[in-house]
Amino acid sequence: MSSNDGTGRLRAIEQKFNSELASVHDARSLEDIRTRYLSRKSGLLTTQLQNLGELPKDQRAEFGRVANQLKSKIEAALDTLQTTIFEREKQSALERETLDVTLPGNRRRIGHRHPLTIVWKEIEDIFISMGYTVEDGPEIESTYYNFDALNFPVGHPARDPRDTFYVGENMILRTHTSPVQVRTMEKVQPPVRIICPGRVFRRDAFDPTHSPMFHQVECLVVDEGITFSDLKGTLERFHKQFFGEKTKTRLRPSFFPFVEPGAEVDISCVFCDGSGCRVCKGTGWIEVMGAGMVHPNLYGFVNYDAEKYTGFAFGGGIDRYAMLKYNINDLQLFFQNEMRFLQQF
Ligand code: 2NM
Repeated sequence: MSSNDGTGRLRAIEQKFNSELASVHDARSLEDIRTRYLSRKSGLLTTQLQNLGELPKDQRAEFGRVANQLKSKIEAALDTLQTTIFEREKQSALERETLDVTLPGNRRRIGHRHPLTIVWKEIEDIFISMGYTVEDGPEIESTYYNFDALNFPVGHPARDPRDTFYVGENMILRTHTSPVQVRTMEKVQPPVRIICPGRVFRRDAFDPTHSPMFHQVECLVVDEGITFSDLKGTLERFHKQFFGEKTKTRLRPSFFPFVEPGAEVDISCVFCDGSGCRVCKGTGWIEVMGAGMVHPNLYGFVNYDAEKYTGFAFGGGIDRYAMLKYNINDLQLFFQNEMRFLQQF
């Protein structure tokens, strides 16, 4: 074997290395080629050096020198390429993982008021702006405050356990918020200007317009010289404020034990402006409340001077006002907590 044969093999390895190196573009194949040429046991170049002893003695020094030169060249080439690949991969990772911190964030959904609460507060605000105060009282009431002191005669059908929830012999779930007004009149002499919003309970089956629990707001004004005109003007102002200035209010004679005279209160239909539609059954009017002048009998129960004072009162359903305001045809939607319904408010 001539010296040319030995170094010739090395040149061949160098050429092969250079051509293979040209197609190395990532850290993994870089490690592969490093192993292929330089691994201690089986590297193409390493084995050449290990087999040095097979060469004629006079060629060994020269071969060893050239082989070690080649080893240094290969190592240098691999190190250079390693740096290049590392920098390139770092760069592409930076680009891939870049965050645009100026992008808008994901907006979190926050809670909001229930439609009944919205309407409840709106009604309160209207009356507060007219000088009223808001009163509340117990939901579990005595039959005295719920019926007797409100001039409901013994044997009145509203007292029947089939209509009213009894929780004791003379204790019930209040069927209206009027007992709060009796309690207020017991405490303070006129002038009285209050509204009483709250939950009330009646033995009704669920249907689109009934529920055993619903919400009422009642109003009471007692002072010297209060007349039916004050009642009418107050109802008109409230409805214009709540439904819009074009809303009309009318009263029809009716009967409630705690008022005399009593009236049913209609508003011009909020859906057709009074021209007649399905909701108002072609009449142009929608019933929303009961009202009247406080029955003088009540003043006896609360120790007011019936010769000196007169007053008016009215009451209506908060749920019903909310249904009219938001065009909702099923009362039960308010109580089912269906998110797709609630999210609309
Ligand atoms: C109504 C209809 C008519 C009313 C009367 C009173 C009280 F206690 F002050 F006399 N509060 N609410 C009243 C009057 C309620 O609701 C249908």
